[in-house]
Amino acid sequence: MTERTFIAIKPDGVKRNLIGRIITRFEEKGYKIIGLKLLLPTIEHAEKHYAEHKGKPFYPRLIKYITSGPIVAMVIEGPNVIAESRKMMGATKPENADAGTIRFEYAVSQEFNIIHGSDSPQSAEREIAIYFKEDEICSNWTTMLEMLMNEEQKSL
Ligand code: D4T
Repeated sequence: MTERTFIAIKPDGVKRNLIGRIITRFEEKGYKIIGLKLLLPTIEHAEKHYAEHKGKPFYPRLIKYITSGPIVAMVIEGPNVIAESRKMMGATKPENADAGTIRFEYAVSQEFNIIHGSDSPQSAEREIAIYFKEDEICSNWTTMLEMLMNEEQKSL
């Protein structure tokens, strides 16, 4: 099923010049990037994004970290992209992340873990709305992969 997810390259990913490498993984997989921007999250963005963690011991540092520098916010579309992109990211704690995942390759701690991705359709919808206005999302175009898949389906 075609879904949309919210992906963010967190401040540590941006500061370490990993933007291109991370975006490349999603492009190479064949997903469609339909929203993309660099922004400095405000406290309001951060508090809305991490509302479920309010009151937890790590919450104040989490808010400080996510507002400490620019993030790259993306809306990515594709079949099962919510679960698949979580697999591409790897476990929250890099030491539990499978080899080959983004966090295994680049993250150094649970706190500085490079990337965020929505964990459910409800979170995706909620998080996309925090960072994007509807007219900032461009989905009305066709990727090469979609073209090839359409051709393939026609020829079967
Ligand atoms: P995000 O939401 O940032 O993509 O991460 P996850 O979905 O993989 O993990 P999460 O919601 O459980 O945690 C959100 C964020 O808080 C940081 N964190 C988490 C932390 O610093 N200490 C902790 O003990 C936990 C549980 C890391 C990610």
